[in-house]
Amino acid sequence: MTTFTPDIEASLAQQSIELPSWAFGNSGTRFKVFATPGTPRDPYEKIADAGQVHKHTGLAPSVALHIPWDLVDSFADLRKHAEDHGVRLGTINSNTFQDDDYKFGALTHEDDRIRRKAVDHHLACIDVMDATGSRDLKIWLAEGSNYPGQNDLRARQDRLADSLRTIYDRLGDDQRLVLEYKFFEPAFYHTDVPDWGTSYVQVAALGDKAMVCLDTGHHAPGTNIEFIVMQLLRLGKLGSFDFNSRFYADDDLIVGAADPFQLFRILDQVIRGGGLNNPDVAFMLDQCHNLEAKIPGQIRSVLNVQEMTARALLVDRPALAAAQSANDVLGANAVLMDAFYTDVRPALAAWRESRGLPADPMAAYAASGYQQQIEADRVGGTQAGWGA
Ligand code: AOS
Ligand code: ZN
Ligand code: ZN
Repeated sequence: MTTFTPDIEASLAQQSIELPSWAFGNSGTRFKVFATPGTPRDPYEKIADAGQVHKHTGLAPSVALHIPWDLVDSFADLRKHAEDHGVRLGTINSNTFQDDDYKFGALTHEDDRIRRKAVDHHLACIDVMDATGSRDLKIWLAEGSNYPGQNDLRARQDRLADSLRTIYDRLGDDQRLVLEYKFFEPAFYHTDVPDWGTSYVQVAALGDKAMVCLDTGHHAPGTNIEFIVMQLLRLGKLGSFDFNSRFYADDDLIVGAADPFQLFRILDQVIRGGGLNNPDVAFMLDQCHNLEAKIPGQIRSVLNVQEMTARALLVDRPALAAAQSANDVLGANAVLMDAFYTDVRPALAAWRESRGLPADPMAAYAASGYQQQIEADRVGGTQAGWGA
């Protein structure tokens, strides 16, 4: 059986993955949202469910919120509730994609009134961050156009820069802004932040507290995502990941389900670029569980990230460097593939047990009775919001 060196064990112990509150709510495709028994009825119940993921895996100590989906009367109280459930509140996500006013844009809108409204929403999100103790404001914009000629692309970039500047200037010393990009959807001709380059250009103009968020489902098929990871780490501008996996578009399936090898390659670049303890990078999930149960869906997700991390930690770096310097094409590739093909599951089970965690978190959750309890207790769970 593969065993881990103390260095690898120490790295694994540093890993933490943030869960999205919306993964615990019902979500769906544009065709149907199926109700799942036991779905949380409010943000308090979403956080209680997230606490279960952390309890069984030790991997997920924080939960991201989405505003206004997770609006509550008192964020100080929600923060206390999270702590009572063994987790803390993490990234605050703004939402300018569900209001009729934003039909033709929010931070890019031509009309000053609407643009101001969208900016004010972000300022209110920073107020929430002050109360929750969150570091990051994550901005994903559903803005763009459907037809060539519909909009002045350049003027929209200028207005975006101006809006982001106002938001950025409101950030506290320890707070950051992360700007997510996505190549299409809901707009189909142009998107105002379609790629890492545009996000980078916008955040670089703002300053050190602005970074790029990379959602693994937001690229054209065939894109070399690990190259982008490498480049953003190299530039010191990778602020966060939204992990998920996709077969076609922005599918938001369980990370590592569609392409475990791609996840391995991404984590390999994370390790090459400074490791899991890089304080600049927040590792988050952005997923929707439409068919599967949500808590085990999240448990499976964080375990997938951990499994590919362990494999990436097994890469024999000196051997890889030597093969690369010698232009040993197949030798270098073999070093990487040896690590990727290593079954680390038994070693991870042993490692978990050594830390007082269940060897098999999926089985431990299933045996805990929590699922049966929430299915009996909760009636009328709400939709998470729009998809992701
Ligand atoms: C949308 O495609 C993005 O991935 C965002 O991160 C979004 O805020 C989130 O998925 C919730 O819909
Ligand atoms: Zn995302
Ligand atoms: Zn997305």
